[in-house]
Amino acid sequence: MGQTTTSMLRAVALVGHGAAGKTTLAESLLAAAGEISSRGAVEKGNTVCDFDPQEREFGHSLNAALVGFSWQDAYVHLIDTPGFPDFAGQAISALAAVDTALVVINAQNGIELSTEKMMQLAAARGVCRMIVINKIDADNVDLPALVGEIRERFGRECMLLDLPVKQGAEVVELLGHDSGESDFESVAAAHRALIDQIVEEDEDLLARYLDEGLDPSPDELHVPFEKALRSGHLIPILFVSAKTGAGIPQLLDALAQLAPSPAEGNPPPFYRGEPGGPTEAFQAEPDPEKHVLAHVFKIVSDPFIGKVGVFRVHQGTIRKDSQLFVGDGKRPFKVGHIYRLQGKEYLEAESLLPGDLGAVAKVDEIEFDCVLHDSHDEDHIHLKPLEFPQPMHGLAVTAVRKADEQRLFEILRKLEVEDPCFRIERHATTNETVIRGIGEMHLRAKLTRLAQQYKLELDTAPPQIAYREAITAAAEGHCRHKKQSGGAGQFGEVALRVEPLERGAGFEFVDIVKGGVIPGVFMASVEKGVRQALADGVIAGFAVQDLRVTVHDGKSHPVDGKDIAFQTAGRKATIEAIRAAKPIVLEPVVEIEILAPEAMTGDLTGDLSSKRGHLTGTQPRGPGVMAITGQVPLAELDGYQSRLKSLTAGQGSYSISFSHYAQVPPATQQQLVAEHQVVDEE
Ligand SMILES: Nc1nc2c(ncn2[C@@H]2O[C@H](COP(=O)(O)OP(=O)(O)OP(=O)(O)O)[C@@H](O)[C@H]2O)c(=O)[nH]1
Ligand SMILES: [Mg+2]
Repeated sequence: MGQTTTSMLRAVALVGHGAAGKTTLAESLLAAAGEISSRGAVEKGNTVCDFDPQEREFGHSLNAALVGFSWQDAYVHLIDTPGFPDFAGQAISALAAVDTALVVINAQNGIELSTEKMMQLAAARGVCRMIVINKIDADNVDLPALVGEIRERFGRECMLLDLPVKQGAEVVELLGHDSGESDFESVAAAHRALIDQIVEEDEDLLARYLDEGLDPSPDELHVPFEKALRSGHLIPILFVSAKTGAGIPQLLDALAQLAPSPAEGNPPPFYRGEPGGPTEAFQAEPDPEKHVLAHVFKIVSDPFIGKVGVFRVHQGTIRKDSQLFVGDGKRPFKVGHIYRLQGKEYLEAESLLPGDLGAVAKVDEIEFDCVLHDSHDEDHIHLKPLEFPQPMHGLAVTAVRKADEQRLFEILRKLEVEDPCFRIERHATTNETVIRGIGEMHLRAKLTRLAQQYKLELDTAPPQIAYREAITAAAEGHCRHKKQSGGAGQFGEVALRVEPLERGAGFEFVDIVKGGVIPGVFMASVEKGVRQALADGVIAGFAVQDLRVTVHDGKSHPVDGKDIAFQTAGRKATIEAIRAAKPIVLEPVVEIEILAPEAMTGDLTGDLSSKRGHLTGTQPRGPGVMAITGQVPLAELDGYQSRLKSLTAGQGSYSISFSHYAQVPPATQQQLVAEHQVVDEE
């Protein structure tokens, strides 16, 4: 291959449900393109993309992996992404780097949850979609029925680009073939339908085609084909077997000839704007001569290489000696080495063009989702934020070895910067470190990695639930704080009233004292004392909320009136009032959405009721899939991931978001109060 240009580049992501065959397909493409001598297998743990020891052991991808190969005149950058919902963050961020998503469907299983999700997400970001039906060699596949299902679900724009022949041993491409046999549909009819759909994008071509009745040439079809792909007027369907190699040459040709170049895809959704100010769309041009604009879509913390930023170049050329700015940073960094990635290999490159994917190492300022550029003209440019699922699944962690306590946070932080769906929280009040992720599997993968890569062993426990306290009646509280010891004394007296407010109202402080019996400066002290009492909690050690505290009387002293005396009086008066105001303990309740096979709806709703949950709806979501929504106390969801897995044979998934606080059952309240008394006495 001679000099590479941007028009020769393709950036493509393999997305879709777990075990659809994406990693195997990447392997087949690399082998057919001559990049590797033979195809590895996921079962043998020797594929280029699943190079991480944990992936090899688990038999599934956990991270997005980058590879590249040449085919005909094109150079294809391919990202293999994990299909499991727990690792969706890696698949979602890959969408920011590519012009085409190959949505891989397992012919044996049909449309699955992640298929749906990735079809939607790719469309929402303007990424051109092609559907690849894999495993056409397998037993018990019904391809005509699957095509019907795909059209019903994703629209009639899903059109055949090729068809299997000889019982799936080979595949016939349909743009260039208009006759012959196929396994289940007429080649002539499928060819005609495809051409009809493409020429609709070009009025002149359509008129000529109707007049003359002759097929347009491949050259004439190219521009309208790209247009149809960009708008979603055409979503091509291709058939392959990553195992036997059937359909692989046709898929390679489609990538080289039909997948959009950086100039042919939808422009990336950049915008310009300072934080908090107005924003305007910014059009990056895939022109190698312009200023540099690149977007970091992946961070890797490599124990040997350090922090690696993986980016897509959208404009300009990055060279090994370039100076680049990170985001709005004032000082540039010198790039030094730039790399292309081939699985775990870092291949040094001289320059990277618009449409290229590459990496830089050891630049601390680089963060996930940042923009790299080489001129202050491109300050304040960002890519439209990606939408990630909220990490709600939590585990409280502590280092097994005392000596590791110091480095625990530092290492967790490394994992946090590389995964947009992984968070660390530190709770000062409970002295707890909590890690949060999408699901149990996600967190387990992190714990294994900490143990294997960083030799850091952690003990885990369910995190404490963020309970609160509230009151259910109005009551009075009074305190005269008086201290006389040697020199200056302390004096402050406060009388106040507490009243419940509606749920979610928070806290109101009202001062109605008359005649300045508590001087203004000391009223601030009283408020401080009240807030202190509320933050510490009264009956069970949880913050008190949803109440009004009205200070209506008190007394000061010309000499002994002191800030500390009024703080103490305010705090003690509040505690007395709350104890008398029929206090209760509140717990967080979450909205839950469970996606599961329809047949399991009854079992799951029953299970939810047994967890003090209440159902708000059941709605079909795609063929055979039911979405069950409801509200349930967060405390009841401990271990729910495993439970759902066993109830649905691994087919269900769920997501939660905070809804409101509600009173705990009396037995729980008694228990929490008793536990608090034990702590108090210790
Ligand atoms: N019969 C058959 N099996 C296949 C084919 N492609 C992949 N497989 C098998 O399907 C299983 C899953 O393949 P992977 O390549 O790991 O699937 P994946 O989509 O990468 O899965 P995740 O990484 O979990 O998202 C493996 O056992 C493969 O050997 C195929 O074309 N035919
Ligand atoms: Mg995989």
